Amino acid sequence: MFVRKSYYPLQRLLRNYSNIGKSPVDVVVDNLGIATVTLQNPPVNSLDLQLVSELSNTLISLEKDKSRGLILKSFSDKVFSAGIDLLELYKPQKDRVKQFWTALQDCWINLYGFSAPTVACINGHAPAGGCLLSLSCEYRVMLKEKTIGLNETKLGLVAPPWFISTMMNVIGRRQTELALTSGRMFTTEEASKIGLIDEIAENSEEAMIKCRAFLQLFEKISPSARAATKNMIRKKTIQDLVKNKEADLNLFCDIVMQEKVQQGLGLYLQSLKKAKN
Ligand code: CO8
Repeated sequence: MFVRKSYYPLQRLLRNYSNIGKSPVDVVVDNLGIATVTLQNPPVNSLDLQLVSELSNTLISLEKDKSRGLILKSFSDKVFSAGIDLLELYKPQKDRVKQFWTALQDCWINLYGFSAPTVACINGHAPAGGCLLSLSCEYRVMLKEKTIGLNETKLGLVAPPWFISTMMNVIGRRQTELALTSGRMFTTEEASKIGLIDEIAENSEEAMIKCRAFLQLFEKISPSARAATKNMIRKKTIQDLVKNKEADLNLFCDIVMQEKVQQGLGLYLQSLKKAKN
């Protein structure tokens, strides 16, 4: 299918228009202080500037309110998140793409460093940025027959060091190297075998029960002792990005603006359309 040059900005506009007035992040806090954060950016919860910024702000507010735990899930049982919105990366305005990447860096810092326990209810496919969000939580429950992984190399992209560390801290260096160099997407069962996810659920109701059960493990643990321990374990990974934010941003912009990368993204976006048709 021939794709007109002006098609993608228009596609973003139309999507934004159809979601007008609706936040891409919904938050419900129960009487125990457990927050269920639902990503709701149809059709596939792609991580655009608005979603990433709102998720980041939500995490800051929940942190301030001393949330006792957080469950991250999708509005749909089909896709947890399709990762970064490729329309943010394809033929971007330099200022916008910079703003986007900075917002993503901040969002990851806020989620990875969230002091209360975090659990991802992976109730749908979780490629790339969707996998990153899941891996940033402390525990993962995933629906059967879905897929998860950091597939950046398949798009001709290079996952930045903080994506890599986030995976490495869960499944180790060897499995991360194998997974990332091949851009492998794992089925739920495969992901479970290598420890990329912790539990499998038949459906989203069961997944939510398992997520809550994980959070209940901390009911009798001092929140401050728990938070300090988590901080000690995660601090270095976070600091590595905090110290290198500017360099990471510049490297990202350089890579994404390359003609070859832009061509690859264009072809990939077309292939998504073809697969659909
Ligand atoms: N960005 C933008 N649009 C997307 C994306 C995306 N990531 N994924 C899907 N879409 C669009 C499709 O083009 C389609 O658009 P339209 O309705 O206008 O035709 C719509 O969403 C629905 O998509 P599908 O029909 O494919 O939906 P399915 O439910 O059949 O499949 C999947 C869902 C499995 C999630 C499938 O859409 C998919 O595989 N998407 C691509 C996922 C992907 O590869 N994401 C990678 C993003 S890159 C990233 O997150 C990290 C980049 C790091 C950069 C570092 C640089 C230095």
